[in-house]
Amino acid sequence: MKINWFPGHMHKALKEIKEELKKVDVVLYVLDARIPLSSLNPKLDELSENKPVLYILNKIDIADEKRVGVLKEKFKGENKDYISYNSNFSKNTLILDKIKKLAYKKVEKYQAKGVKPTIRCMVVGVPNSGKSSLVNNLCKKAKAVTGNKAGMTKSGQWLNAGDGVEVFDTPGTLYPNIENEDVAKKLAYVGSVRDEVLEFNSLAEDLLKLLKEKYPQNIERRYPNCQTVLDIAKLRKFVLSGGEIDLERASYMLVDDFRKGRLGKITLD
Ligand SMILES: Nc1nc2c(ncn2[C@@H]2O[C@H](COP(=O)(O)OP(=O)(O)O)[C@@H](O)[C@H]2O)c(=O)[nH]1
Ligand SMILES: [Mg+2]
Repeated sequence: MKINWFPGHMHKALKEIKEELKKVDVVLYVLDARIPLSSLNPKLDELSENKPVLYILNKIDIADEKRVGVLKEKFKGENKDYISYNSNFSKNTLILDKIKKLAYKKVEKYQAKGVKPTIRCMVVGVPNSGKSSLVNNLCKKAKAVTGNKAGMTKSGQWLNAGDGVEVFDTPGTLYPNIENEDVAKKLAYVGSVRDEVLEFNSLAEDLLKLLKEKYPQNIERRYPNCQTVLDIAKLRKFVLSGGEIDLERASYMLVDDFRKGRLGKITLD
């Protein structure tokens, strides 16, 4: 599967994020818990320069928590912490506590002066990992901190998440790291790569093979006795007007089932 992409754009996006990160105390790095390792972009580490990072293992509601539990030790360390999260439902107090712990140096410095500090965060991550959802989750009834008078652009401002934490309202979109084909495919399965550049039939075939290997019961439950996408198309009786089997439709269905969590809770690393 060949994916077209444009390294020039990626450099520009990273440069912009680097600029924004200067104003930030803690980086909120949103990862898709269905592919936590693959949705990591190693280039960001170079940029964030020892800033504290909270990894948000997002979409935990449709991920395999056991597998995530095995992987998440990778996200713990000096200046690093993680949290399993559902941006549509989780309570943000858990995140706020972790943010304050990660920013303890600033908190202590200000407390010594008897002042409560403002801790500024920026949300980054690959497309579709849930950055906008997280910003909304953190700043439910948020007003732009600088006031949002009518006519003012809302974007590019600090939003109040409560408890002394502010979030920059323009999430930093990282380009997916698709130099490695295995990683690229996983990013495509979850919808982090633009669908227009994908070859869906071969993508679905590869996804089916991987799921049959890693989560055989999940596939068997929804598509009994299917070894190929053609089998799935036949099972669902997807036929074109000329009588030909509609492989395309079955391919889209399988990928969509995975994306929406209809195949169950799955994590592919
Ligand atoms: N199941 C589930 N879906 C989520 C979660 N967070 C975000 N989404 C969905 O993932 C899709 C992409 O989210 P969005 O916030 O736009 O991602 P962004 O491109 O990183 O800003 C949307 O359909 C969201 O509703 C989550 O924790 N669980
Ligand atoms: Mg967004």
